[in-house]
Amino acid sequence: MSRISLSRFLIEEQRQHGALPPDLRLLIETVARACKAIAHSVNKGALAGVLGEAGTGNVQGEAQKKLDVIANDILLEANEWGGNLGAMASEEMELPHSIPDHMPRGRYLLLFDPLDGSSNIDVNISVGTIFSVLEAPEGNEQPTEQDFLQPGSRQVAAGYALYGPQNMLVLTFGQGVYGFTLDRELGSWVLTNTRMQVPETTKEFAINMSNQRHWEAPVKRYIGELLAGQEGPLGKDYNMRWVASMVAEVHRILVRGGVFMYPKDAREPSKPGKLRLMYEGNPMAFIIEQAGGVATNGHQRILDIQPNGLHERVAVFLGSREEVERVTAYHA
Ligand code: AHM
Ligand code: MG
Repeated sequence: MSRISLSRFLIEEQRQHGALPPDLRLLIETVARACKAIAHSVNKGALAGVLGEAGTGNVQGEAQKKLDVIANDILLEANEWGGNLGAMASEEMELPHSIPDHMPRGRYLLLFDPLDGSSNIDVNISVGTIFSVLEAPEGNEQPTEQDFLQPGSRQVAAGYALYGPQNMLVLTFGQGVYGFTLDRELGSWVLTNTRMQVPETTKEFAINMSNQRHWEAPVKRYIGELLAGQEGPLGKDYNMRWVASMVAEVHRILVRGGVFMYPKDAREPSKPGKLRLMYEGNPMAFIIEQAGGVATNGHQRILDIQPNGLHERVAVFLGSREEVERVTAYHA
């Protein structure tokens, strides 16, 4: 069987559909290369001395792990000289990172969560990188924070890398969802999952149950029904998984269905949720929709939300259509 590398896949997509402009293709290749370097560091772990705390905090006031900082630096460095970007924004940085004046600039904006699920890194559980690509508004030489504040429906590409038992890269640029597995010997991403589809129905859900008492009534009602199983109004038994790495959770849903939830929490009434709209909600919603699933904040499509800030939070309900539609309807 002939193997299709990421490069070949992207070139063929460009030829066949014309939906992938050459500069976007090169940008995706650069991000994929950076993810390979991050995978290498993550996989080395203690052997490279990369585990543990960095001793710094990020803009959200969260303690950074060494690998949060390493992954962020790898993505910045790899993408800075590629020539396809106007600026980058990261969950780990307060302000957008401009492309230095002496380097060529391009028309795209790249946003990323360099190491999602990093609380898992020291215990050797899957983590990942999430990214989103927007187009910079025309005629703006030096993109500003305002230029990033576009609804997720304007994304031209999104993806994640999952550093798990296998390193995988999952991508969409609005023509379906494709998965690649890293061949470590060859150092090449190889196409292994074509046209990934989220099954419409499921018996599996993912939520951090320890927060139950802080949820809003519609979420309490929905989870109560799932827990009631066969004897409850939904008439079937459900199973629960919680990895605490959104990337691993979304990947599981893409492969075998399910519903992932991170709802609003009464402990922080001023925040709509824990996860970040621009680095987590939007890219994952784009991928899930492209795979036939649904992604809402309980009230509306995540991709329709007009962001007001780079680090804005969002409640997330995503995955199999039937379940996400049900929990969203309970919010009405
Ligand atoms: P991070 O980007 O700081 O790693 O936080 C996001 C992660 C998600 O991957 C995961 O779904 C969630 O936080 C887990 O939260 P909790 O620790 O509350 O279960
Ligand atoms: Mg994250």
